Amino acid sequence: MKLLLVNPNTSVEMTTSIGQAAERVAAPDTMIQTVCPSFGPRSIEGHYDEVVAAAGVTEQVRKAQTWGPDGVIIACFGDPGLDAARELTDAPVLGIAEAAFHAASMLATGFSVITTMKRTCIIAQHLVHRYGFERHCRGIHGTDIPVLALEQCSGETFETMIASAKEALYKDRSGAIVLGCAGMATVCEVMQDRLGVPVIDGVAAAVKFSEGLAALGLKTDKSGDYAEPLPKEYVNWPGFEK
Ligand code: 2AL
Repeated sequence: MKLLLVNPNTSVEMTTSIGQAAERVAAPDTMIQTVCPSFGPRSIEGHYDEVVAAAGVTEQVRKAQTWGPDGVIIACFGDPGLDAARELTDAPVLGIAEAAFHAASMLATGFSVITTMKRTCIIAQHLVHRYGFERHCRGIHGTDIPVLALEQCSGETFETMIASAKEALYKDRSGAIVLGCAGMATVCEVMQDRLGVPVIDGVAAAVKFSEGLAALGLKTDKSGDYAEPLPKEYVNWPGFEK
């Protein structure tokens, strides 16, 4: 089984650590190719960053069609470019927010999201609505930790996340924590040990869901809006013509 793991931001450090987090949970026969776009923001912390990063995701998904992954994972909590990526391949494409919400909803009646900058909370909120998890998600909490502070998560940053998660569990009356950034994957296990409730990293969840979908032989629907993009000219956008 071959999975393409796309980190939509261009931080090489974060791409490496996300890849390692994925490898830790992958089955022995799963090969994971972890990549990031050749252009775009080093971290994704707002709507503008997301739009540019989404184009980078499509670049990498198109590039991977030469070897044909059995599954594709978009490893940024805003799931940038998810629908576009589904047009580009028939392999299942999973976003980490989508995967984490599904996993959390199976483990607790309510979950809270702990994320990075407060301004990104609305992005997670939109995804909760988009995926229909309003009944399960009891709160989204911004910590104002910059994404790049997670490249080398300091003790202070970790304690900020723990404090935010504890407050969320209490105030939201929730029973699970969803990590709202791919850069948090490295601290998932230690957080779970400290908090005593399920802590869900969407990268790990997406790897296991992708393996499951691929093993079931399931593919993305190509009969409607997820069909290949229509062939046309793209002006000043190298390599994007179909
Ligand atoms: C993210 C993420 O997962 N990667 C990134 O650059 N930004 N998400 C977030 N909420 O900040």
